[in-house]
Amino acid sequence: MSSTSFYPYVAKTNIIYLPLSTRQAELAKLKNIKTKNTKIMEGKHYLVPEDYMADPSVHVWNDRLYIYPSHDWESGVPENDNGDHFNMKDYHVFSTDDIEAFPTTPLTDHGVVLSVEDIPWAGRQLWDCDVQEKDGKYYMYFPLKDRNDIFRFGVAVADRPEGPFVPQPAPMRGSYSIDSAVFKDDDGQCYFYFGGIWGGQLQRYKDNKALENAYLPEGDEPALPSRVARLADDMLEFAEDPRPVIIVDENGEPLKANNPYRFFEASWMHKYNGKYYLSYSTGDTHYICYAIADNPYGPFTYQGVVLTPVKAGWTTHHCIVEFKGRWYLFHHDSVPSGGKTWLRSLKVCELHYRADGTIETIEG
Ligand code: FUB
Repeated sequence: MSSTSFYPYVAKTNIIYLPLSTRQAELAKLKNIKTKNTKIMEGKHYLVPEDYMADPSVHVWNDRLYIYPSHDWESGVPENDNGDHFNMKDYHVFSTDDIEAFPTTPLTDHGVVLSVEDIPWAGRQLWDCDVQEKDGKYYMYFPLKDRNDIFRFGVAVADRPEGPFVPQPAPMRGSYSIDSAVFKDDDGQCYFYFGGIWGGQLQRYKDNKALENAYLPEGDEPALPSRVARLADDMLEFAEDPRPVIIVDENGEPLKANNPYRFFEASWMHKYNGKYYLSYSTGDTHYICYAIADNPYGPFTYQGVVLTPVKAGWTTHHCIVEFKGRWYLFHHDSVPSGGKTWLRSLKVCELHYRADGTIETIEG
């Protein structure tokens, strides 16, 4: 399929591509989900009840947990096919040294740490950012449309995890699309995962070059993959050309475009027992899924669903992090705004592994 149009972020449709029998088996499995909650899951567990925050990226530095979300607001931009209604203009940072003490002890809000007006090349729309540390400096990677309405990634640098972050004068060379996740491996190398289809513009690129016409695979064609590139020593540029992140099924075949569990956006990488866990949103089918590899580039073997579709809102977006001996899933939904998909709220719950390293599915 060749198309120059960009697909809507507006319709809440679950597109079911699997044969009905497979789908029924999957649903039966999901019905057996038992979510084990720690006390933060009891009662009201929206982490920032006074504001709209989404797309969490979370890291632990110096025994403190830092949350880097997108900051949703009511900008008045109508919903359209490009996701223009996600018109975010700044980032806050939140932190805590005891997430289990929430809500008795609220998160610390470090305020606005980067604004669109401070970014020299800015057009509009600050979407999902991530932060990584190297040699005592903190690097924030943010997707932003430039003045030609093309998503690029910028880098902003701080001396402390809570910012403020000072943007570099220009976007990263060769960067495109959205949703940064920067993983630091045990040897100190950092890997930059990115990409998102539809409004995230990934379908406009092939082999890291802009296409004349956007191309979104369909049917039995291999699904459009996210991308990964190792970061340069200075953390400001890619050290190599981005590579496709291939997810394969149990037979080693790449997931196809018509598979409801294929990649759409919101990459996240974490390591557990020496294995690399890639998790991501399936977008229009509304799951968070995961796949495992023995190295940061993959190929990754598909494993299953981490989070079933959330109760309100089109998007689903998450991260997985270990803090003080427990594993957590941070994510968002649009329940508090009454289903406005551009006004999302942050949540957290505990995540559990089975003995074989697979993740127990959590109910959205
Ligand atoms: O927040 C804007 C976009 O919505 C993000 O970049 C996507 O991952 C989705 O959550």
